[in-house]
Amino acid sequence: MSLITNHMPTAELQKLDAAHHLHPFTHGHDLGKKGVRVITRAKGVTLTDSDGNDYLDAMAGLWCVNIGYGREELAEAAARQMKELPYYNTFFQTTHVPAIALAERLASLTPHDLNHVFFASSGSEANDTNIRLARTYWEAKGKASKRAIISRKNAYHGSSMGSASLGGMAAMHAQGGMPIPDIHHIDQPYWYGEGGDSDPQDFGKARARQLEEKIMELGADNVAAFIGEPIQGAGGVIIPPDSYWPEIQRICDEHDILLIADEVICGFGRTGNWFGSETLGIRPHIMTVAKGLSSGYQPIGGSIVNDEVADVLSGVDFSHGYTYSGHPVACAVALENLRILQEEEIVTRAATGTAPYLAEKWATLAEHPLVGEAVTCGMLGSIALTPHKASRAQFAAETGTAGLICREQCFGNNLVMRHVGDRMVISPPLVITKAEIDTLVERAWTALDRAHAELNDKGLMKAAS
Ligand code: PXG
Repeated sequence: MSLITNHMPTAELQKLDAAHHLHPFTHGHDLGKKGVRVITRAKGVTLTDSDGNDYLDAMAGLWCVNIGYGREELAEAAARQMKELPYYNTFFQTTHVPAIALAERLASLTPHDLNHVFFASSGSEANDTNIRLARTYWEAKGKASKRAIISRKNAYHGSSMGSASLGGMAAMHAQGGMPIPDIHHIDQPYWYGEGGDSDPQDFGKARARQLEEKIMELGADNVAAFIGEPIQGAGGVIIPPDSYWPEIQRICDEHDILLIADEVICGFGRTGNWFGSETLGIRPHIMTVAKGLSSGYQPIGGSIVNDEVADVLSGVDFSHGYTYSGHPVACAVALENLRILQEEEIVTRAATGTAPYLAEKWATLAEHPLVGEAVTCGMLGSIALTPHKASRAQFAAETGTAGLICREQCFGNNLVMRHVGDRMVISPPLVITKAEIDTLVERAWTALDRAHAELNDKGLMKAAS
């Protein structure tokens, strides 16, 4: 058995990876031929690969490293906890201090009466929990017919059978028999892409009213919950018109439907407040958290429910739980992450200093000939690529062709920026400095120039008819 280390040549590592490692959301044979990128270390907002190249990580990993890479305090918290109590479960009427402390901290950080946490190890697990939790809640209230959950097309809620069914990703539903029964999808509040000539606020309201229409169609007695990301992340950083969420809230309240805010991306400072629900004015009964909870240093997530939901649920034996629900090392690392975010005022400083600066700089990308719109909310941003700015046209080529070209040009220019179809998205660590934002936007502009040239060369700057 050979020892595989950081010091191996990249080609060797790539060969081994292609031989034995199946990657998420990847065409394995294509990647095997091309050779995978091997990331070896990271510090602050910078990643280093096995050839020694540095990249500005404008995605904070996968929307999660809010605190930035390389915080030793988190490594020390993990080591301390591993020495003291590396594992114990929270089943069978037991608990441990890290789970108690983290649940208490989350109760105090979240708004309103969201005071009770059911732990998971990921956003997918937490959203699976939410399906069972919402239905069990209504069963306990004697309304077992309330089972349906309404979500949106192009939503992302995870990759397990339950959470991917909640999600509205057509490509995911096309594989493996999804969605599971009793999950319904309405249209998304994506004015730029789907609003045509309508007024954005009217459009936002109309898209929200689809929820009411769907409830009427199914019967309110059959609907358990609505789930939505305050701002759709993996769907392309789609910031809804201001009219959208207040209308969704009204509809959920009037029809006695639980409102689940999926805060997996929007939570922990991403949108300028601790939670996206605060930024967008949502009062959820249940919140899904993960990612920024530990800044990705440990896998942990959870469902945070309000007093009333917890009270009803506490009246039954909820037959649900994971081996790693409230894992002590993950909880200890999350606690240390939250301590630093609070004590160093990272959320506040991003909201008042660097996020407004990002908004100003990012907006300049809208002047690029390839860009139809450039938007931000806190430390989330996106741009729409277009062959024709004035009409907000889509490309004639298959959706994602231009986005992929742009993403590769970003990598080639030492910038990690993800593409979602033909939108480019960013979600940098909250600790990014103004100088690093300058670098990010300069590199993005150069990558856009190169992508534009490549699209022209390939004859792809054509609008869909
Ligand atoms: N909800 C939301 C809103 C998410 O963004 C999940 C749930 C699922 O979390 P886990 O921890 O199970 O992955 C997510 C995850 C992408 C990408 O390419 C986005 C996510 C995950 C992987 C890739 O944008 N979001």
